Amino acid sequence: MTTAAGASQRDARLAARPAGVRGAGLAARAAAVLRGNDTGVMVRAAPHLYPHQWSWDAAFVSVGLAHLDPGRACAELDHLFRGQWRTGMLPHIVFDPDETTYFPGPDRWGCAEVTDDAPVAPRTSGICQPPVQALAVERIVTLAERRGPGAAARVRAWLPGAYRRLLAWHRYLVRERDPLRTGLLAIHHGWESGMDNSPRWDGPYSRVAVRPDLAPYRRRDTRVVRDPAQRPTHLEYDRYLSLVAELRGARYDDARIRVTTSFLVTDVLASAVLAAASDALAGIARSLGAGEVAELEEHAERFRTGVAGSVDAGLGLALDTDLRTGEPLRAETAAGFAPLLCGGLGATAEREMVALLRSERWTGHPGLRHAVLPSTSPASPAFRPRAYWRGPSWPVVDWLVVWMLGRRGRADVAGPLRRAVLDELAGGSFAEYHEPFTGEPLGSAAQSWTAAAALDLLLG
Ligand code: 2M8
Repeated sequence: MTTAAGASQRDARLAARPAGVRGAGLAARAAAVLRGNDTGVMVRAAPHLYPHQWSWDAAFVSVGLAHLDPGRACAELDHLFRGQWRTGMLPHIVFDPDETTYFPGPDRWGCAEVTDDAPVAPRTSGICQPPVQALAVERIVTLAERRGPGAAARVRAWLPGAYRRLLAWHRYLVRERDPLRTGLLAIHHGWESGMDNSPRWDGPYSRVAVRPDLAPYRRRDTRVVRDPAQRPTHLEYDRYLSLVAELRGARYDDARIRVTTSFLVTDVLASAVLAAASDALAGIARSLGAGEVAELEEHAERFRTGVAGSVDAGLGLALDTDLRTGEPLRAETAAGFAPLLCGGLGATAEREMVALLRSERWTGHPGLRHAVLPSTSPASPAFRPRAYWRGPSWPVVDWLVVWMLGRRGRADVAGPLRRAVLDELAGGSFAEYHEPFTGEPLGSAAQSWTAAAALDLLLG
């Protein structure tokens, strides 16, 4: 656990980093958010709205932690790995047993009750999220090496165990979520995309029937975020919970779910993350002398190709597909820039996508407070500036784009976006998301992944 003395030493170190005077203050406040959300064994995704450990949040958070204490970053991922299923799946939530204020909690998922694949403890949800973890580990190694030989040695000693976990996780995704080797991952619930109520999923969700036998429930999220317009609607929640009941009814068996579920779509963003994460994992395998380098490189190539092949010529964005109808899902969302995360477009196509990113439909929209990427294009009829994943800008998404562009040597595109996100974050509330025209912070305050984004963007 973080001691007060250790914390203030770290704050002094942060203040000494070359982030500028304003940046040093922001970094110290971001560090305080991560410390404040730390239960001692894991960092809550947010103090009130999300009081458990979420899978992709944990990966982002671990990068933020690596700027403060690489050992704590590794411990954060170890906590997530404790929830790993026998299939290799990293579940989207690892529940804190002492916390009862989030819905749906572990009883509603009932995973270990219906399948031996789920751990009995810790209790988890029965779905997953985009596989950012290997990318986080790659970054933790870099940050530890930068810190000095002691930190680097500790992370290197931890790395082989983490690698086996990540390999099982990637193999699960490749085996169960793309059995036909299309290079695109399928998801079974909008929550698996991490962009819960994005317009990406409006069509598929409209075909999810609310179960007549849906057990009654009381939402908790709307008690924390008092403006209901910022959160998904009750009908959306009825559908989310109907899908949970469906998945539970299928005993979380992927083969069965592929046949029976009423929501089955490809996810271009998760697929792009898997491509980039496979590159990262192949690099880790190489550094460890592990035998799976060629397999991981093949995964990276397969998913890079799948994502690049999803670009719609008319919209200029990569599109998901509804696997129940075979139709592409023609939503203009930030996920459409997925190829910029993993590469795979030819030079001309990439130039066109960057031009679209900078255009008035996106970061160049004249109404934007900051030139960041809103979750949905402000020029799209589906755009809602305050409604969760339907329009607000999410610092964590912009950070992911900046980070991945940087990994691919596209500092020219990443640089201006990085500066715009830091301007958006300057208020220091570390909000979950922002109204993109006014910059107003919305959703949860002190959201862990936003604090991690600030740290990495400032100190990167
Ligand atoms: C949001 O999702 C959860 C359900 O998983 C919720 O709304 O209750 C999403 O933003 C998701 O991407 C994120 O991982 C999670 C925790 O920050 O919150």
